[in-house]
Amino acid sequence: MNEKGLGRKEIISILDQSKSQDFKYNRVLSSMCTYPHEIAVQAHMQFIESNMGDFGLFKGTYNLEKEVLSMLSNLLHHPDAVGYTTTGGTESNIQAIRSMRNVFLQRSKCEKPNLVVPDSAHFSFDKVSDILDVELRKASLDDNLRVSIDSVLSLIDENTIGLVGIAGSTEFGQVDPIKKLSEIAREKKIFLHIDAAFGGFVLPFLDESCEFDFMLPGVTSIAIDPHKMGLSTIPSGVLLFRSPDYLESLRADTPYLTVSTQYTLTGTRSGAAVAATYAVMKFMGKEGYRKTVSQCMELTRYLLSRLTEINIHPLVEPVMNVVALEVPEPDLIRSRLAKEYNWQVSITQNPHGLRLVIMPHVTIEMIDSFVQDLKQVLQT
Ligand code: 0PR
Repeated sequence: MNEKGLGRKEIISILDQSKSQDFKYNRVLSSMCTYPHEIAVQAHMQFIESNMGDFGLFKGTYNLEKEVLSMLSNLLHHPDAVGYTTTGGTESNIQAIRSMRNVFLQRSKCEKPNLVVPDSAHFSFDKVSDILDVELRKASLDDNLRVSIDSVLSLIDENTIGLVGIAGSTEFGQVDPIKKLSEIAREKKIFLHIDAAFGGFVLPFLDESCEFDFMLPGVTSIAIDPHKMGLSTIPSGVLLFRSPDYLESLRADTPYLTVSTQYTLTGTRSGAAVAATYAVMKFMGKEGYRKTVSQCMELTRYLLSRLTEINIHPLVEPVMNVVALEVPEPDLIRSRLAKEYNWQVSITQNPHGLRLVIMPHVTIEMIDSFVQDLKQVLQT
């Protein structure tokens, strides 16, 4: 750090320069985030100093958090759910499994607890395994890239603390057979966490209904991220538990704060993102999200029809606005699209393909221009 501070003008000029090096979302087809809604940005700025780590000082923000949790509990069919706003899917997944492990260990002795997750689980579960010292058992996928129930059953033993189902997998946007997972969880008396970090703000708003939430009695916790399809600001995730016992297992005493206990992973946490999430959810209503999701799905179908013209097909029929394409040498195509046309796309591992996420910032013009550029890359 310099001894003397820089002038405002100089700093703004540096910031502008840095900002110009960032990608604008109009060339990004790889992200699960998008521009936050302007009302979310406004609320975020208004609550910029708010710290939910000491919410006795920020009672107004705390009430907004309660309202966010209530709106999402209702959306996910369990008005009595309890939880808190996290920094995103990773924190929600860590805390969900930590609670699962704590409650399991209160009930039974176990040397090496294990967790059964789909092979398509987000890499945050590898972090979960490392941090919590829980063995990760990865169940294989079926032809539709959803977890195979036979594989899940074959991995469960007396040290299994629970199962994970994904409602909108990162790579393929597929939804695991959560009703079946729920039945297994009930029968085996183990926990079932649903990772709906991406799909939570998509599935309830699709034309076709999909059972993935607390409606299924075996589901014990859900991760859902407002900073993805919820159009809120970063960092906003939400973790919800079916019953207070799970949240209670995460309790830490905080003797010198304005509140005497904390259930969260981080101490200091953003009240700005809470206010942003509240504002955008209230502003959009179900109708607003239904419209956004419907536009994304319409563009997804349009993209697929344009790709059929150049003989490119999806690896699996998309359920939501995540598309994995069968192309020769996906890594090469990805890097050529970036180098020659400035497009940011990503890839899927297994099966190997090109991955696109049709977020709300994607337009029909972007798709037309992308398909044209992909055609060029494939031809030369
Ligand atoms: N669960 C699922 C199903 C996810 O897709 C993700 C993130 C997470 C958990 C973890 O969420 P946080 O990143 O909020 O902790 N999925 C995207 C991914 O890792 C996130 C992302 C977003 C990546 C924007 C790139 C990007 O530009 O691919």
